[in-house]
Amino acid sequence: MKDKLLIAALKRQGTERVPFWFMRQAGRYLPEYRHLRGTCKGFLDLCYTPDKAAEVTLQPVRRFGMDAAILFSDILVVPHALGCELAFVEGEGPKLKPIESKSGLATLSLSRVEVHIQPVLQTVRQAKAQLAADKTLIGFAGSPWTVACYMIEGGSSREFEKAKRFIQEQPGIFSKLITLLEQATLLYLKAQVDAGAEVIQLFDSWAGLLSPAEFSHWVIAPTRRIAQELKKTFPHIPIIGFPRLAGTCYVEYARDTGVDGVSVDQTAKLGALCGENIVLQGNLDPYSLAHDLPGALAQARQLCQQMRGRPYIFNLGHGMLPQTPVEHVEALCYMLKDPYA
Ligand code: 1CP
Repeated sequence: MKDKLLIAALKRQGTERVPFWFMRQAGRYLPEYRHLRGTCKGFLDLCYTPDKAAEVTLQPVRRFGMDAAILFSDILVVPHALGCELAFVEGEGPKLKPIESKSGLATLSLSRVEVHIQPVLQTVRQAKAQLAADKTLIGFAGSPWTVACYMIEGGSSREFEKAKRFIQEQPGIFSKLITLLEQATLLYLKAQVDAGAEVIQLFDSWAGLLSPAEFSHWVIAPTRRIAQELKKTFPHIPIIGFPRLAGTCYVEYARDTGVDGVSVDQTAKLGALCGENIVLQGNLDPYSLAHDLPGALAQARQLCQQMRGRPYIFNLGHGMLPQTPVEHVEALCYMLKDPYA
């Protein structure tokens, strides 16, 4: 049987058309998402209710026909499963009980993870059962550095200064936290694949905050260990890494982590990366899709032309913005079905 488009691109096989999906393709820009979200007590309630989370996973694919659905969940499910208190406050984003020292680390445990993630695995099974046979189901997790950022900071931040300081001031504890996150992430991802995920994406949204030496240590090395271990059990499952804002470190990341594909943000020059024998994903500016449809369509066409004949997956440089008009997404998807017309 021929591989589905997304998987074929990740295996560097030629594809008759560029496969496409969008980070945060499920979410607040979709009226059907807002409707379903309104029936839940909160965002976490939605993540842990398989019927609803599976429905939200499928909504964008049904409407626009992307080549993949991504599991509807959140990267902060892993710290939650480790025992970290977590809440999503309306209009403010995630709030976690911050890890500040050795005693904070001691409150976390791998022993609860397996039971905690069961609803998410049920979502994977249900979404897979309902997804069309020619579409791919993507499972995901946050990478240890990015998840640690939220755990140390206690929520979102522009610069994650507390996390950066933690590396310097408590290197031993920080290293133990990263190791624990590697173990939990691996367990979580293996379970997602067992439940039916066909591709895995690792989100390292805050990779760009690190110096090159820190990037090597806290982005590349943990990603390599997770990818190696996952591939020992599931050699055929492709992995996409997204070290957002990695700049000149993207090439080293692709070479040294062993991931199959690299997702790049909108500040990267694809032209500078496409000679490097990397399967690339992404790059369209989500702001242009939200606010300048003609510009976004022109940029998207140009990306497809530039990457023609090379292994490439069309995506945004970061998540879809909540204010993106549905009509803009519709027009982009229509164009992507036949980008060389
Ligand atoms: O009320 C709502 O609807 C909350 C908005 C929302 C959504 C739709 C959050 C809160 N998370 C999600 C879903 C989500 N998160 C998905 C689902 C699948 C899809 O892509 O359609 C995925 C893959 C994520 C991953 C995620 N969560 C990341 C990595 C990707 C990225 O955007 O950089 C991060 C950093 C988070 C943390 C998070 N979740 C939500 C918020 C508000 C935040 C904080 C973001 C920040 O720090 O700016």
